[in-house]
Amino acid sequence: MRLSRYFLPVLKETPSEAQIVSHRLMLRAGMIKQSAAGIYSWLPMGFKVLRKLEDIIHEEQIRAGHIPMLMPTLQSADLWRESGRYDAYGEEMLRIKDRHGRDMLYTPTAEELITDIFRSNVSSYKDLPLTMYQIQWKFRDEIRPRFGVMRGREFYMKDGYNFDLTKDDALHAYNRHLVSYLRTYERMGLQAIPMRADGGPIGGDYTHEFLVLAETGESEVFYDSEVTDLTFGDREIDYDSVEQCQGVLEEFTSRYARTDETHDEALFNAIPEERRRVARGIEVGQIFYFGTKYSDALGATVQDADGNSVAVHMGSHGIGVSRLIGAIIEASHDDKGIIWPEGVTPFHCGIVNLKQGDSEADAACENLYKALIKHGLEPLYDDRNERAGGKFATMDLIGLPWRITVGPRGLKNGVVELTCRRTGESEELTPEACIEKIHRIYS
Ligand code: 5CA
Repeated sequence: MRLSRYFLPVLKETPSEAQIVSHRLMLRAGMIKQSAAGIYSWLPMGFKVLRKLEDIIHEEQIRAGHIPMLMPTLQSADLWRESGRYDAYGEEMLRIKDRHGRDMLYTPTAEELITDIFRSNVSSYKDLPLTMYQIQWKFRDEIRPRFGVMRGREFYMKDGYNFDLTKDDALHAYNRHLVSYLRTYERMGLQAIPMRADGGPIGGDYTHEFLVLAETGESEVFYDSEVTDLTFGDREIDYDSVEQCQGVLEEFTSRYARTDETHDEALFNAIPEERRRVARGIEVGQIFYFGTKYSDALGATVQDADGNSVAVHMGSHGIGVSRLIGAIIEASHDDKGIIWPEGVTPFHCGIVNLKQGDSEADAACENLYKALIKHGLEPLYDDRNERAGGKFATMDLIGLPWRITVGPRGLKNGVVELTCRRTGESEELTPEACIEKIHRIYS
């Protein structure tokens, strides 16, 4: 993409309404624009990052054997009356009437709808296990939408639902989700710690939230410092293996890590003092096992091997996709701007032409730009007629992990400069070596 042809409305001023750094930077970097309280338009660069997160989530869910689908944002109230949640959900649910006076709602979550799809189509244990998921907009009429995409009213969520014959099978699905979420967050450059949580309006005895530690996080968290030493890494896992998935759950959840909702002072104090941590965190996901709560209410049953009709065991599993962008920025920025982890960056690298209009510099940039595209990479070429200082400031603000600087002086010696956004370190390389290096980083 050539910056002169792109839509990147960066702001020079710091927007006064933004209280936390991720919100400020998303506005300043031209990623989002508020359209109403807690509701945002996703401008091209914000949208690009959203798509990258979606891609990672789809890859990891499909790897775990979960099936993508899509349900509507608007639902009829009937199913929610059947489950009892139409009244129970309260003011957070946005209720709408259609032209016939029928009660509709903008979905805050989709347990009812997916259970209805299930009960209409599945009647035998032979069709289990089954896990389907979607990535879809949700609406919750939060009393205090704030911090930009972090606590929106309209927000993007991955929500998955498992249907199993037995509790053990459903707990295996729970563990599969835990593993796939650990992988997902790590690929986004985040450490998200599973913490024992509370079921809230979704319900459920088994539930973990995934928290990214950040001073601006809304949740108070208590944990054993050993949990931050754990990484999933690139280990291969057989998602069909009950033992392997259970092993990962035990490894990642056996140490104390809880949100304030489930915090137990006595258990916490049993941890050696030097390992006790009290901090703040951003909740970027939650997994639930809630047994037959919805299948009982909605009559989602199957015939088991003996011909008995039994309610299916279910769970639901969410990732806050739009919130994650805020969380990533909270975890990865400096005073100049965003620093994108390579796994989610909107463009792989930036090209800064120090002397736009200089035929040699222009030609070198064009060559680099085309060669990078040929290698399957997406560069953002700043080809505007701007001062070098302004171009650097924009690149630093939007946070691409690598910047190639091209100017007449370097070109005389046959080199361009490659700069790492995170460390600020630069090296001079021939254009060919530079392309080679960036290609290697992303493959
Ligand atoms: N049905 C379940 C799982 S699919 C569910 O709705 N879970 S949830 O309520 O925990 O939401 C899933 C994730 O969505 C949360 O972990 C959080 O990261 C994100 N989320 C929830 N509310 C908001 C909000 N107002 N703004 C942005 N993200 C949100």
